[in-house]
Amino acid sequence: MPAPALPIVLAPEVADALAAGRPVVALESTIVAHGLPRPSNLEVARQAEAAVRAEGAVPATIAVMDGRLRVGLDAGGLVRLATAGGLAKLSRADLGACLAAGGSGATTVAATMIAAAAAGIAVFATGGIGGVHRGAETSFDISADLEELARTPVCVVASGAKAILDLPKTLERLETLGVPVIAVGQDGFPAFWSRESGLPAPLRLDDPVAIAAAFRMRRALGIAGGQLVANPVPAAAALPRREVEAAVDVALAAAAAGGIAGKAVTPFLLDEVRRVTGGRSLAANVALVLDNARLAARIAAAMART
Ligand code: PSU
Ligand code: MN
Repeated sequence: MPAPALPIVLAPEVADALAAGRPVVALESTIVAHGLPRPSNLEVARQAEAAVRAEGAVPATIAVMDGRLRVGLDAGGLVRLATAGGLAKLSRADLGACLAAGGSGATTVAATMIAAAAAGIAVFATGGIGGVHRGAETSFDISADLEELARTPVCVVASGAKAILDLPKTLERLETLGVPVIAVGQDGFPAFWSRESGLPAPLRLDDPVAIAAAFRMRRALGIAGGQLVANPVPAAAALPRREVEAAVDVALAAAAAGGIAGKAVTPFLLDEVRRVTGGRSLAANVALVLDNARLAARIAAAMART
């Protein structure tokens, strides 16, 4: 049976920019549909696109809509993403079945990387990647985002991995998978809502041009996969690590008591942390997403110039 043509649809602006070699930044949709509460989610989706534009690049928010892999959404698409309840959360495992059935869903970091690579987009901004969950030694809960970084050639700009995770194990796993983890502007690996995790980052590059060059050299070597660019949350919105740890402990206890498992774990924990911090984790999350969008645009511009 021959493979069907991929039902991928690039927004005209995205297709034009790619054809002309102008910078494009992919943005994910799970953070909009599942990671942030309403109405902040729609605001953040719009602001992230505006932040990319302000740096001279074209944003391409990625999602599956009615059996089509959409790369670049119009205003109505963003509203649907942010307000349609019950959208699926699609990772590598789910994309094929959802598209074949004509379904709709938001794409995780892993699925967004797959779509970006298929469209020819090399740079992608998000909040924080998924990783090794705490207790993974018994639950085996490790995000598919990590394997994707080892396979798919996209430069992912994030504020590290979400601090609800086991960050030392996440870094170990990334090392095993051969994924470059590059801190920006500091030596330490950032911890999503906090600037420091207490762990050193394996690599540090402060200049978008150097980050773009490292990515291209990896490709020249024929090494599969992307790289994780770890950009710390802006200082003004950062939360102290001790406060985050206390909130994560409360959230983990609630998840265990509620028997939360599988895809529901990450959205549940993010929401609990928001509640426990009185919304301050949300402000930090918004600030870091927008800053990552700006940095991604600068990296995309550096790639477009070389
Ligand atoms: N970044 C955020 N909020 C989020 C996510 C990232 O600031 O909600 C999403 C991403 O889509 C990531 C997913 O891929 O959480 C990880 O989910 P899981 O742990 O189930 O793999
Ligand atoms: Mn999981």
